[in-house]
Amino acid sequence: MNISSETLETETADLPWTVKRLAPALGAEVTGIDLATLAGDDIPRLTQLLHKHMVLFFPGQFMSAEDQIGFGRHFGHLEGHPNLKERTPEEHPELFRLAASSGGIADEWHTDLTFLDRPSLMSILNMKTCPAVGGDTMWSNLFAAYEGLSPPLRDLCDGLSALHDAHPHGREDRMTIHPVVRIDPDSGRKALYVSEHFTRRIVEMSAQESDHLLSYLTNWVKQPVFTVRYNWSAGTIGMWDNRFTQHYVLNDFTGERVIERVTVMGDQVNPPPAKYPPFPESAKRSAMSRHDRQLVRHLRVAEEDGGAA
Ligand SMILES: O=C(O)CCC(=O)C(=O)O
Ligand SMILES: [Fe+2]
Repeated sequence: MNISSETLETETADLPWTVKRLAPALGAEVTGIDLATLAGDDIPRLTQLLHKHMVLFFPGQFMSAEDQIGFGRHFGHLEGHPNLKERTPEEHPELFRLAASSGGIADEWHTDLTFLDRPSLMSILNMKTCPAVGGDTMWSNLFAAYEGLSPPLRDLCDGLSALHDAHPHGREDRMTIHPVVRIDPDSGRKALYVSEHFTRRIVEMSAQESDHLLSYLTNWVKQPVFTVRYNWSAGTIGMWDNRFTQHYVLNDFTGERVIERVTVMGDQVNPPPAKYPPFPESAKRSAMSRHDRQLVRHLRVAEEDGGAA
């Protein structure tokens, strides 16, 4: 179960901040830093730190929306939510605001926006209001999840791709296909890239086989040993690598909880492997094959567009 064997530690060497690891799988808390007044090579250092720990927390920042947006822009192009316009404040189109009082609780495991061809690279969350108890968020390390599979199951996953859609936003028509295994272009490490929230159907399997395998894999990534759980305070900034992690909010609280997120866009996923043809075999025959019909529709549109799905 190839999780880093380093013990929990405080990291100070070569860094002007204090970095405290929160779990063996992923996650670190950074103190002694003011995100609104960074200078010099702070941004490349933070990027490096994020690649190492996958999710970082910065308590006590109390950033304004302008500062949060300015901070996010250091890492790339920001975009508001493509589907949930009602959760985008008019004055700040780059922000995505989730308030529990209007049903905004992300309590299904997911990686943000994987129904897009180029899902987000990084998400930066500002905890505005949080309950005294509960409403923690968990993250899972998708490298560790892949590496924890047996070699034959890894081999199988390596050859597969999956259909993702925006069904949770009422937009099933917004869909794309990604590889089941995403590869980090820098390290070559592989990560399991399917989630219960957005992934519908393995392209190269029958609907029934896909249901079983997807259910297995999307439950596998939730294993506690792959995760970190963070207990928020208002004013904390959380920032995660949205390529190789999933996250989940515990819907166990009463009262208000409000977050504001900026999303760094533009990362290209490695192409799906062309190892097997699509297998939507029951599309014409079964009333239960909703995702088969959806897959056929998507493949047809992709072919008409002349591009790979
Ligand atoms: O509310 C949270 O802790 C996370 C919400 C979420 O899923 C997101 O901002 O992407
Ligand atoms: Fe999310």
